[in-house]
Amino acid sequence: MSRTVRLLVLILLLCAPWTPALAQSEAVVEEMIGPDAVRFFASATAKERARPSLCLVEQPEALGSPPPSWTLRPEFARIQGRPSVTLMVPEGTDLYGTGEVPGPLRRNGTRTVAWNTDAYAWGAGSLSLYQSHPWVLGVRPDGTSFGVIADTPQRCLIDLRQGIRFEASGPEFPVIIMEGPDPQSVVRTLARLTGTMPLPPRWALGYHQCRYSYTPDDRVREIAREFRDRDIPCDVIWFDIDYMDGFRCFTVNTWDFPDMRGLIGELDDQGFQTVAIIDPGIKVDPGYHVYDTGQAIDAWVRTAAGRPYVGDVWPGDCVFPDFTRQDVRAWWGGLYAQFLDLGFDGVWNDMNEPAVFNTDAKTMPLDNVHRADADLGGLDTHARYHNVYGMLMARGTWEGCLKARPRRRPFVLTRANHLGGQRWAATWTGDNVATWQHLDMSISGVLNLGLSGQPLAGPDIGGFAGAGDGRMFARWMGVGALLPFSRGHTGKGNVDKEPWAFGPEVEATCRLALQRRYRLLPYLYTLMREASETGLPLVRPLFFADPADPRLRDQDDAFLLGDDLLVACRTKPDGPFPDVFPAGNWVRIGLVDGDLDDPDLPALYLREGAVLPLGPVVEFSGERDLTEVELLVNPDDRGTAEGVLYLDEGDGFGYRTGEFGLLRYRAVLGAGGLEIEARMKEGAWSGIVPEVIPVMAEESMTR
Ligand code: NBV
Repeated sequence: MSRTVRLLVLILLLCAPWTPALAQSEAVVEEMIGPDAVRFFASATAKERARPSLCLVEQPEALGSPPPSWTLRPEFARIQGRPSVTLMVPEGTDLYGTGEVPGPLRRNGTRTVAWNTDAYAWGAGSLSLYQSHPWVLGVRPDGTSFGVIADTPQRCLIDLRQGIRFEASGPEFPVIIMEGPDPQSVVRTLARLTGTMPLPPRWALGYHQCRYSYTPDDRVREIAREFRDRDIPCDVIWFDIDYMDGFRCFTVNTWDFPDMRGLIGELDDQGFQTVAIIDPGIKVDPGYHVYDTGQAIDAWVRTAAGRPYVGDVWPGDCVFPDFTRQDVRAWWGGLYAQFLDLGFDGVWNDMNEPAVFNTDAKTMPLDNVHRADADLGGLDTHARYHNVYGMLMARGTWEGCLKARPRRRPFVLTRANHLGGQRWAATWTGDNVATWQHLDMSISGVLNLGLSGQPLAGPDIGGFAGAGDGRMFARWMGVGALLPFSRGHTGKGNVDKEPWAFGPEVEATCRLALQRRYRLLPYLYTLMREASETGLPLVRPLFFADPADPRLRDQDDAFLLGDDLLVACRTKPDGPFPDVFPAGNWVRIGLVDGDLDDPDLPALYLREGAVLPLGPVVEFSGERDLTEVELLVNPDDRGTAEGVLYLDEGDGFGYRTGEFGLLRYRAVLGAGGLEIEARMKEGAWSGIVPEVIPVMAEESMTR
């Protein structure tokens, strides 16, 4: 062939249209999977090869092509052999979510690596914390919103420096994009796809006290007594790993706790619930019932060579249950029957990234093998299942608790989790540090978790690592008492961090902070019920009040509790209160005597047109029935206001068959004063309907 002919052939080849077969296999596949959600695959082949989703409630059905009006389309590519997906976003779009992350609420310009990591003393620059949520929420300048899930459990970079880019290890993955008129709608769509948290027992919304660890039994008694003697409300006392016998899960160290059942009974008599820690690492110890029974069903994650993987954790050599198998989760769940019979009320799953001490990566080797059930994708390496290990452990725990006590709602707290994991556990933000910056990050962290599907979250109040000081502690308690999961905790050898540990002044602030929380319990519980129904978090960013208001988009120091309460926090020692408010007349309110005068407590504002239901200050949530509810009213310019109150037994499942009440209050300010109309909107509640005491949010408290 002459040079000219060769050139001609080349030009012809380059200009030739793609063969139809090639075009078909390369075209992106787009399918509606719900009214406002579209799933995209890189190609028909990618769709064919796709593994089951591990974050969705069910594998979605394709419901046809997106409508012609659908604009959001990802671009698929490969970067250094790794699949990557990019979504360009309009100028002025603000990005949120990405799960459990340090740093600011607004995520534009950040990078996060979704990879569950034991991140002791993490900092603002940590790329990975304990949980993975490959999910981004976008809010456009006009307040309309969208969300994107990278539907892969593999290690995944979420790069928000220019638009949205996901880059994951492993095979090609689909993305799910959802659209909504506002961020709330998108968060609700996320919940429809990835699930909501079932209603926890009401006590879970009380204050929790923990430390690593309260030992021996008399120290636990002392802590309980101090709370009651000092009139500081508290619902739950936690048992960290030292209650175990040689760190063997599901055992009790009888030296320090000779009568655990009796101790729990005593605490119960004083109105305390108890939660005990359980880790995934099971001591290799023939004769120890958990090891033996696990061994009998060959429960452990295997090495690439096919032997049980042994890693070093607290008890020394440990094997790790392979929670990707239903039979293993059932065995694991079954262990709780005897354990909970001691009287524990809830379970705390820790170290389930899983954390392993004697490896460089601080977790198990990626080529370890999980013999997963077919519905999760079948046998595969730890690289696929790492990010869901903690979630599946929590699932086994949750199911085990339910089976052990079918009439009680499980309460599980987990450190590691994945998108969708709120179906089985609440969470906390791990081993934080006693610094002002960490106090600040508690708020944005909980907000972004809420925007990623997890409604029940909070920090270690006071900081796990480091001492901090009284002032910081008081401020942290002020904030932490208003976050959904409210627990004080601290590390081994660290200074005491109970509400009274920093002297009388700090104690007084802590008391007010927690009394406020207990006044708010009816409201918090109503919000928790809403979260369990809709996926809307308890703690919401200010921009939920007006998604089109650009001033509200990066407010980290203030948040909304539900729609009606604005919480403005001072997270710097001498800094001012944040001063950006959504439009409308937000009225400053006090909830207990003295809280308005305490500069260490966040300032609270009630929305115009809102009715806020308040309960009495009690020592613990179950102390007495709610026979009266105070309704704090901030009428709008027409003199009207509205609010809701959810009522049920506080535990059990009666609410699923109608044994609940959703009351709607309508307040009208007329010539004769404040009038309240209460109407049962939903449910067939046969319990007490509280009397109402209407109170005008004081004029004098207006900003
Ligand atoms: O179980 C001990 C701790 C626990 O207190 C903490 O909350 C977890 O995040 N746990 C980690 C293991 C050791 C931490 C140094």
